[in-house]
Amino acid sequence: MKTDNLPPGQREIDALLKWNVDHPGIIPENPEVDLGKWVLTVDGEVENPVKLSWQDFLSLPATESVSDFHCVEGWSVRNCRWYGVKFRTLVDLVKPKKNSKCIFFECADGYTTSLDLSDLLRENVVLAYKLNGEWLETPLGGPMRLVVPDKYAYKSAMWVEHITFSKRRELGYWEKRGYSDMADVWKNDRYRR
Ligand SMILES: Nc1nc2c(c(=O)[nH]1)N[C@H]1C(S)=C(S)[C@@H](COP(=O)(O)O)O[C@H]1N2
Ligand SMILES: [Mo]
Repeated sequence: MKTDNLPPGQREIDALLKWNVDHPGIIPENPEVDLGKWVLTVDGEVENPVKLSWQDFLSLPATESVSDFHCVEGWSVRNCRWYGVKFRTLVDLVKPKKNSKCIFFECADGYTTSLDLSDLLRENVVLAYKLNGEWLETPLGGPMRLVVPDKYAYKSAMWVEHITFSKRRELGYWEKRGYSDMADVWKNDRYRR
């Protein structure tokens, strides 16, 4: 087992999905998502707000990004081969205004999280729709989820529907409930102090 460079306090497991045990979803079922009606809204403090259909989203340039996935409860999944749109690509499309610092994510299950723009501009941050060569299944966040490898996985929002660029920070679901807003896996930063 290649556990050499796991962040502090993490142990390797071999598949995603343990979140449902550690952090029960806020609705009992995975949300039903109809690709024909799917819309990604990106708005707030941007020059060019957009509403993208599934076809629009698939037509954006996409890349593969391999990363490890770390849940704050201590499990990690190595070498996830995500495929999707770099968050950077979306930023170039919507053109944030100078005062826009924090990005708020709203999901089909009612879940929310937020991140600083600077954290989302990292090369390994993707809006993923494939994992290990397969279309992302609903239980893993399909059709599209955020992946932020250097933060605990509660920042990696599944079933993303609405992305709002904002001047001010608004805390997300777990961040309001005692988890760290910084959520830096390399600093073992798990709980709000
Ligand atoms: N929309 C949404 N996104 C979410 C969650 C959630 O409950 N709803 N849980 C988070 C947590 S705590 C984890 S560990 C990961 C789990 O991702 P996985 O199902 O691919 O393992 O999703 C994160 N994103
Ligand atoms: Mo988690």
